[in-house]
Amino acid sequence: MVRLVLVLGDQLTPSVAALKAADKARDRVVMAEVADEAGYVPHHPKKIALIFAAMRKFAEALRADGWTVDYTRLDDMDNAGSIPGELLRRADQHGASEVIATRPGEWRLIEALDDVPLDLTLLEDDRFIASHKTFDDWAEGRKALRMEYFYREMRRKTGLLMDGDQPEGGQWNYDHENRKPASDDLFAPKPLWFAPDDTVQPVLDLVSERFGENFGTLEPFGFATDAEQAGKVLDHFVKHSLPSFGDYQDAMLAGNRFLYHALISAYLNIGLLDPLEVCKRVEQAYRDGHAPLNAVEGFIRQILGWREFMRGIYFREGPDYPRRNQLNHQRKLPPLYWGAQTRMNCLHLAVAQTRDEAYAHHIQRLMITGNFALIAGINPAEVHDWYLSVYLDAFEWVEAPNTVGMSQFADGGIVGSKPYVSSGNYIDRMSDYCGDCHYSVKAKTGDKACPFNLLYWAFLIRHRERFEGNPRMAQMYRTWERMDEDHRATVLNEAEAFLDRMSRGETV
Ligand code: FAD
Ligand code: DLZ
Ligand code: SF4
Repeated sequence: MVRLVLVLGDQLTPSVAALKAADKARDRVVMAEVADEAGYVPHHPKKIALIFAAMRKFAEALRADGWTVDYTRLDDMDNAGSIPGELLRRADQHGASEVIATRPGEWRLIEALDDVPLDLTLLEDDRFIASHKTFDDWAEGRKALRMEYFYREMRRKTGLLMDGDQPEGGQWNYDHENRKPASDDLFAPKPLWFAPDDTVQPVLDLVSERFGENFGTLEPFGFATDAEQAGKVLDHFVKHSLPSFGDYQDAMLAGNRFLYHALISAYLNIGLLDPLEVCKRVEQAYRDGHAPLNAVEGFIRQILGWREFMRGIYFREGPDYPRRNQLNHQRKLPPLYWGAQTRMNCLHLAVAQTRDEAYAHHIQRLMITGNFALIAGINPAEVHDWYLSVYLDAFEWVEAPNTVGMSQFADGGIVGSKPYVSSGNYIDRMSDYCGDCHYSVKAKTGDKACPFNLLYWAFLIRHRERFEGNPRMAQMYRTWERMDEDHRATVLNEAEAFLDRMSRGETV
């Protein structure tokens, strides 16, 4: 009897588990653009357009390869509106009762599929370098899970950047050579851009009509929407940006939104690029003498280390992970995150870039929008919903550990050993944002005091009991103790007053 083979919008890989297990001659592939997936958070219009366009192209490629594909467009009259609904409709249409699916990357959808009254086979998504078993075997019995040790294990397992049983160059990590600030005369290559074709343009029209009110600018739209184009983005990165990737990985410039970043996370996450192949390609650039070790090691660590580690944590921790709130932060996410006016230039620039590009690089996410939300005590569930909505690459298995864990410390220290918080000083050192700001990064108190300077200390004092004993944070508390008592009281009062103004809806 015919079986249905479910392919989701982030499973666009010809060798994805469900397709590997299916029979081209007798089974029917089911793909569907549905309101539920497009609406569980208010996704950035560029993200919806990327997924629908890439889904349509993938379905065509499958048909050309001999598969029978039942594809439902969002505006089809009989669209059931959800993935389970579409499976039931197609099962009814074809008299099918069996479904083969690759495990979705989000607990919400895994649970929804479990409830579908069909005979469902859920296969592990093996488009990752570490299987669940590899991660769990490594994690088992450890007191704390630290990415650096997992990463070393993965280097040994894959042989990437290894010299026998030793790390290439003698060290596992070359970050001490990275993290240089950038100056605004820095030349950085322009991202590769693809003009909308006959598949992309109708999708843009549909998304504009149906999701035009969502936060985010739809056009211009120049993303890759198939594996061939995504491969060209990778080639472009390796050729032009990789050699400087390490040096300027953490830098931020108002006039350059992409610097030397790869811009490939969304393509990896929806299946247009394969993580191991990307790492091998980048390693080859080092072996060929095209890129230095600090850049190549730093880049491979992001994919082989962080990306795989985050996935391991998400599935190991279970469905409640995204709603954790260990620091009990309850303040509402202020409207400035959705584009309302703010006098803080760093936040203004990071949010405007997010609105225009559906992209911000790691340090903008971690040390501008994430840092502010954390030191302002914003409810991490609201922060999580924001990150899941606004970025092109946002899928819960990777977004939640980054936001709830790394950025908001709401998991109590599973992803990171200390919270990523900083005063304005760090932002000033790594960016050119502060020069054009209403506030003064040098001012510690007073009307012009940089809010990061106030909130940083207020955060540390609010959570003193939890963090004071952390050896990596002891120095911060010693610095606080050395400050004059009146000054300390002023800092805390002004921080409180700032947060009150923000919560009352005043422009801050
Ligand atoms: P590059 O800087 O060029 O890095 C290369 C690749 O490494 C990326 O494409 C990505 O696949 C991988 N990578 C780098 N850092 C991480 C990381 N911390 N976790 C996982 N993979 C990583 N990444 C997502 O893919 N989806 C998300 O929803 C997401 N949400 C984030 C939320 C917060 C609060 C933070 C701090 C980070 C988040 N990240 C997320 C990680 C990181 O910011 C993005 O992967 C990166 O900015 C993507 O841009 P790029 O392709 O130019 O990356
Ligand atoms: C993100 C997304 C969107 C916007 N739309 C669809 C869709 O219409 N159909 C679909 O199959 N998948 C979509 N996706 C991706 C899913 O939300 C994703 O598969 C789950 O969140 C699991 O990662
Ligand atoms: Fe941001 Fe403070 Fe710098 Fe202004 S002065 S850009 S608020 S860090």
